[in-house]
Amino acid sequence: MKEQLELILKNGLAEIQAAVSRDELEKARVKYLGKKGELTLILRSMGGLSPEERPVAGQLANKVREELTNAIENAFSEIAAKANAEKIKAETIDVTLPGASVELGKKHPLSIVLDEIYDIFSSMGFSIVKGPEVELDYYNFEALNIPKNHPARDTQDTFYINDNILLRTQTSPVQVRTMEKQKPPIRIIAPGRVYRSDPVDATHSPVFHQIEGLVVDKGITMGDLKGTLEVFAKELYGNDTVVRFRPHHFPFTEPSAEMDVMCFKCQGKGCRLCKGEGWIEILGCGMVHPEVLRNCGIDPDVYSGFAFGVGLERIVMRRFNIDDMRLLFENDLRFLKQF
Ligand code: 2NM
Repeated sequence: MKEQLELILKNGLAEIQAAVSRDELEKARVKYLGKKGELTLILRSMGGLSPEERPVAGQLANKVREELTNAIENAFSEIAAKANAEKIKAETIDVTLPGASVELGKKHPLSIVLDEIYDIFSSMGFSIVKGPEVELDYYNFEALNIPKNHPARDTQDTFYINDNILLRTQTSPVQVRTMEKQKPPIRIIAPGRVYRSDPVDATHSPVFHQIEGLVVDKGITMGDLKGTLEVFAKELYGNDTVVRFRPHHFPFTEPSAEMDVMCFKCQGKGCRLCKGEGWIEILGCGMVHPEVLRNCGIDPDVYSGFAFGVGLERIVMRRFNIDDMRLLFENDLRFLKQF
């Protein structure tokens, strides 16, 4: 029996040492220490020994079991430690590798010019005000001196949600809302999307962008209008820019005018860019109509103001030599990446 137990210990330790996986180790454990394992079987057969032999054999058998159990536990720990070390090694991050680069986007050409216009007017003390694109007929037309059946409703045909609610045709409703809420002095620009029921072509879109400006205070004159807008043109197109004002008509301003800049390509001689005119129209403007001030709760005998409206797309198209407005809205990356 002693030889048998020593053989079990020797073979068992050898097998445990040779095991490289948890499975192999588990097999060895069952083989020697399991219910039908070699050691278990021997312990069971000890009943046949003499009373003198039994304790000696029992002691030896216990020792063998203890050694095998310890060896298996150690081997399990070693395998687990080895697996863990391998896992950590595999997961190690090489911080010296170059990072995945994020492709930077670019500003849309409309945003490039709009941001420039923000800067110009901010430097003159204007703040930027925004308002709803879905408007009441009252703010878009009525308050601006354009009653129902006024001919201006034809040239500014838009999309109606119902009789009273429409998509704004200009950003002037933002000015009206501001005048209602805020006492003069007022110095704001109102940028944003506006809508007209126009078919799409190279120079028209049912959705486009306007920047309207408004100044209201005591003693504001046409001189303030001309000075402010001339500075705007020079900041936008360069200090040698020449402007002129032509009389015009808007229902919400009186007097009204359009501002042109002298064609920078032909210096006023007339060329293809300015269609032989020598001048290029930039914006509409005028002194806010006393009736509009009154509609907004501002006393026209105390206060006066000027206002103007610039179409963003036309300025952008001229700046970047874009001949089709649709390019600005198609979001074709081949086009947008050029700016
Ligand atoms: C333009 C031209 C002239 C304008 C008028 C107003 C308001 F609300 F104060 F009456 N806002 N914007 C205005 C004046 C807009 O766009 C071509």
